[in-house]
Amino acid sequence: MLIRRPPDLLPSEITPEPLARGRRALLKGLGAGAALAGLGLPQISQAGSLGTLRPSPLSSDEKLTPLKSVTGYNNFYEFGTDKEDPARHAPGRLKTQPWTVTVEGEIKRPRTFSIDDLLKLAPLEERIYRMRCVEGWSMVIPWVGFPLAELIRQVEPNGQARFVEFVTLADPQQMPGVRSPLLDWPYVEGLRLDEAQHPLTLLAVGLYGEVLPAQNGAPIRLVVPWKYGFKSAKSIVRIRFVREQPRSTWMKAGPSEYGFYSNVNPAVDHPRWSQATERRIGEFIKRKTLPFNGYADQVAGLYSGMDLRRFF
Ligand SMILES: Nc1nc2c(c(=O)[nH]1)N[C@H]1C(S)=C(S)[C@@H](COP(=O)(O)O)O[C@H]1N2
Ligand SMILES: [Mo]
Repeated sequence: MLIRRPPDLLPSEITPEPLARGRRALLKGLGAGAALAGLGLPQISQAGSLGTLRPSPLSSDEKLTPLKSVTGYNNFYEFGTDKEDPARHAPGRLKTQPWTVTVEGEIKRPRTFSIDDLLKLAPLEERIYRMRCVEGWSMVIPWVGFPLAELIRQVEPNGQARFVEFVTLADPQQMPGVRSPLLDWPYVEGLRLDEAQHPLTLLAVGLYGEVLPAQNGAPIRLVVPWKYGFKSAKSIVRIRFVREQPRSTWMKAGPSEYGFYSNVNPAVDHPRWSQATERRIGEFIKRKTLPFNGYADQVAGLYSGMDLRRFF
């Protein structure tokens, strides 16, 4: 992000819609496992335990970005800075089981969850979300996950909790990028508690009806569709409820370029490029970027009274 200009995809890199939407009847044990094995993608625990998917009224009805782009054009700096690096280096290297997520801080019930524990918190849903990277490209991705609010309810924040910090895996054995001081590892992101509790905010464990591929942040990642992509932290190992606003990795890397809020905002340019338009992967003509990435109806109220130029 910091060191790359907004990229352009060649038409030859775009593949036609590869998967029928019906394929998300999914994640039923061996079915998903076998399909993933065929793609050379890793699996989390027993793929079968993910259960049946519910569709969601919060889903977008826009055309899905092809699976090949969703899983082949990524930002996951722990595996390198090129868009192709995560798909090249994460599968097979990132060990996603066993995996635990430690939830701690200003809560009444601190606890370390296995992935299976997390999957018991709420039924999985499919959420088709528009996602927009700060670099100026966007995708429409059918995530599989459950609201972060369900986890928050379970651990019961106390009166002191105002922010939530997400800490992701930083293992130089598995992640070649972590061996260089490119970012201040581990990658950390944060949300205000009310943003974290918003019904759009997801903990995702899959996409396109199948277990999350390593390059997309297996086995569990955040998805916050009204914010720039970097807020959606991948491969989370720790969730901390805190009093003070966390300092995220990108804030540390470039405080004048990346603020804490990072709401998609066409009116606030990145210091080095405009944020007024975006390129939907697979399309040629740029689109206008919408305030809050098109989710203003649902989320603008979280920021009423705030100067979003100052709190960028
Ligand atoms: N741990 C970690 N999470 C991360 C990143 C990263 O480098 N490391 N990149 C972010 C950025 S900049 C974007 S745009 C999204 C990309 O998610 P995707 O590759 O699944 O589309 O992941 C975000 N989460
Ligand atoms: Mo991004």
